[in-house]
Order: sequence, then C-alpha cells, then structure tokens
Amino acid sequence: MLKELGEVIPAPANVQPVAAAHFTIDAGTAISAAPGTERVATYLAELLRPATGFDLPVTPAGGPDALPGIVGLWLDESLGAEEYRLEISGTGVTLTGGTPAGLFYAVQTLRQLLPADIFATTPQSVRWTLPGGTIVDRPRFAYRGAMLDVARHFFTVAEVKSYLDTLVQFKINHLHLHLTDDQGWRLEIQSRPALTALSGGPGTGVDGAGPGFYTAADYAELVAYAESRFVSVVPEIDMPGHVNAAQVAYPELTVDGVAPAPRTDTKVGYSSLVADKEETYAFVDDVLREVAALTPGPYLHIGGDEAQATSAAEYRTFIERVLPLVAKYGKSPIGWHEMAAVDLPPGAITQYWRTESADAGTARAAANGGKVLMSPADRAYLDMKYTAKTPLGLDWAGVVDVERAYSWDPADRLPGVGEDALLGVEAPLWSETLRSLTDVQTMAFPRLPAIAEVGWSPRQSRDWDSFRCRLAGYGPRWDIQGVAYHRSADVPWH
Ligand code: NGO
Repeated sequence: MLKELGEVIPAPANVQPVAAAHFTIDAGTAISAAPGTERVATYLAELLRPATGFDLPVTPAGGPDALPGIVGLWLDESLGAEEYRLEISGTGVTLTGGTPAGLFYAVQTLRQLLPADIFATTPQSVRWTLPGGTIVDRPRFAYRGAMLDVARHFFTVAEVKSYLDTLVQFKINHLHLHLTDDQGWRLEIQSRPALTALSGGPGTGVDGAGPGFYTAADYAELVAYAESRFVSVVPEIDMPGHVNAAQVAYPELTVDGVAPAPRTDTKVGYSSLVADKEETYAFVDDVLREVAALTPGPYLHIGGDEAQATSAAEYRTFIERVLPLVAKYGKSPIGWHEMAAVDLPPGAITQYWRTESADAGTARAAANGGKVLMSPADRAYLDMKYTAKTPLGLDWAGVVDVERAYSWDPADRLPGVGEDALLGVEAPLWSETLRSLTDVQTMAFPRLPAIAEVGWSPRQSRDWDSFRCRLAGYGPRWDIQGVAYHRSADVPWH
C-alpha cells in the first residue's frame, strides 16, 4: 500500500504532497551522487539493495535536476546543517542536505516512505513506489539522544551497533553510554588497568549477570560506527557517587584506603570519591584524558547524580576541580542536574532527570546561559514499566506508557527553562532489569520514537492521534527487522 507523504516518524516540519505523482524504484534505477554525498549515497544503496534485489549503481552526478530514473543526492549550503529537502516526482527523486548529516536524514525519511518490506534482507516481489511531493524538514533541537547503561548490564559492541541502527531510523544523533557505576567498569583505561581487570569481568553487573568491558579498540570501533551514521557518542564516567567498582580496583580512592566489596545489588547513594585526597584527582585526570582522546565528539559526561554519600561542601569541591579537567582535554562537560548546585562554567550542560515540576539549580544554570538536556524520568526514562504488568523495568517514577512518553513538551517542563535554554532531549535506558538486546528493544520501542519526535518535530506538527497511527504503521517494520517491541494498548496496531 502506498504511504502518505507525511507518514514518517518523527513528523516532518513541512510536507507538500502531490497526489498525482509517484515514483517507483525498479531495476533501471540508478543513484547519482554529487561531490561530498558519496558516503550517504553508498549507505542508501546498501539499504535498498537487499530487499529490492536491484543493482542500484552509484554514479557521479550529471546535473542538478532529477533525471528520469535517477535518485540524486545533493548538498546545498543554503539549508541548515541538519536540514534536508526530499522531492519525489513522477520521473525521479532528489535528496538535498545542508550537510551529509541532513542528507542522511533525507535517506531515513525515504526509507520510511517505501513499503515495509524494504527492511527485508532478501529480494521481495514488491512494487517499490514512493508517494509524490516535497518534504522540507529540520530538527527543533540540536541534541536528540538515547542513553544506554552498559554498567549494570554490559552490552557487546555488536549489540550496541544493532541498537544504534534502530535508533538512527528516528534521527537520533547522540548515543550516551553510561560506562561506569557501582556494579561495573566497562571501558579499558590503559593507565588504570585494574578498573576493567577487577570490575569488568565475570560476576560484575547487577546480580553478577552483566560481565564484560570495551577495550580501547572496541570503543574506538563503536565510536567510528556511530560517526558513520552521524551519531556522536557521549561517554559518561559517573562521579563522585556511583564509584564502588572504581574503588574495588583502586582502594586509594576510599577514605581509609581499604577496598570495598564488589556490589551487584541495585542500591544507590553509598559510594563516593574523596574530595580532599590528591589521589582522587590523579585518577580522574588519567580517566578523563584517555576517554577524551578516544572520543571525537564534543561532550564528556561526568555524572554527578545521587551523591548522597558526599557532603554538599565536598561535592562542590569535587565538581569545581573536575570541570576544568574536562576543559583541559578539550571537551564540554555534561552532568546530571545535581551538578547545577555548583556555579558552572559557560558551555557546561545540565541534564535534568527527576520528576519534579521545578528545579532551582537547573533554572539557575539556564539563567546563567547554560544549556539544558531534558530527560524527566516520568516521561523520558525508557526503563520505567509501561504498565504495572510489564515484567521488565522499574517504577520509581511511575509507569510510562507511550502516550505519557509522547504528550509533554520539554519547553514547558521546568519554570525558567524555556525553548532557548534547551539543547535537546534524551531518552535514558538503565539496565538494572535488562539482560539482553531483546530486553533493550522491548523497553525502547515504541517509546524511543516518541522522544525522538519530541526532539525533532516542530511543536505544531506534533499530534498524539497522528503519532499513534504512524507508530502502528511502523510495527511491521520492526517485525521484519526482528526488533522486539512492546505492543502497547495506547497504539492501534494493525
Ligand atoms: C536514576 C539513577 C540511576 C538509576 C536510574 C533508574 C539517575 C540519573 N541516577 O537516574 O542510577 O539506574 O535512576 O531509573
């Protein structure tokens, strides 16, 4: 069945259908790539070849117009960096991006406009017809993120790549990895080898069921894969709390120098780095230096949440000494919003995560010109149960079904934190109860697309009834990809 031009998640900013026109990709279709678009053109061809069985040769562009039978990719500097135009006429398709990232989003939109079978891995006998018209689209927010907790349960490079490929379908452009916590340390730090030797191996993670860590090479591979899909990895080293795994490996990080026992339970707020010990800052310097060197993206997340075992004065001392270390290694800091208790340098980003309807620290950071990421747990946490009956997940922030994840606006959430203060939105997925990639998918889908639309689509293009129908239309695409999703009662699945 032919899709409607606007039947896309996230909802595009401008959609102008031309009912009489449509284009069918067939064995004679070629892809033409203007200079600078070759990488995205090749990605597009690789997406379309398995299910169509067509050759879809990628050739250098001939001229600026849609030629018969041609899917042409172009760059146009007059468009915003992440903006794109997708024109589908009776004779061909033209995708134009402000940058290759914009073009990549045009490709994701094109993919959604094809029949669901385009996700098949073997040739299907389907007419690959696209609806006619023009979409001009750009994101509302620069940062549209997903977070995965690989500390409570470790996920392999292959699993994270697979998750990433399902995220980019919704124009997510940041992947935040929660790499360290009380129950495990998941990134090799060459100057501190005991971290992964003692806290990344067998028996680590919640219930001891989530062992593993990334070598520096694994992490580099993951980051490069993400970059190839225009996703920036945001590594998080959680401090000064959530550090039991680090203290197991380096006992000098405790008050008395005695290593604590490894922990596999889910309690929070009991461990802390020691603010008045120089060993603390030597450690943090080593870790941040190596993580920054491995990370091409601009951000380094330093945690800062739930430091109940750190006094307010020690917390301030610690954060004030660590923020300049992030800058020293050329990165901008992000911290959970507790960090906003401290006077933040320009460029520091506050990530709001709790359920309250006001937060003085976050509002103060915004008033001082700081940018805010919105991840309120009662809307954006993918680890909350959908309903009381959901076997996976937690419920400390309530249950969050799809409508709840969708029907809110980040600019209305906190007094003093309006549109201009927002860098964007992020959907965190904590892994205390997760044990597999299937579990990850079941919690993320279909709520992640809700948060993706909150972050991408203009306010006036958002509509719950439209969204739930577009989600229902996505179900077969997940089925064909073998992606697990929760069949929420909020969605009229076919
Ligand atoms: C909190 C806590 C995490 C938990 C999560 C579970 C933040 C920022 N700190 O969110 O340690 O895993 O809730 O939902």
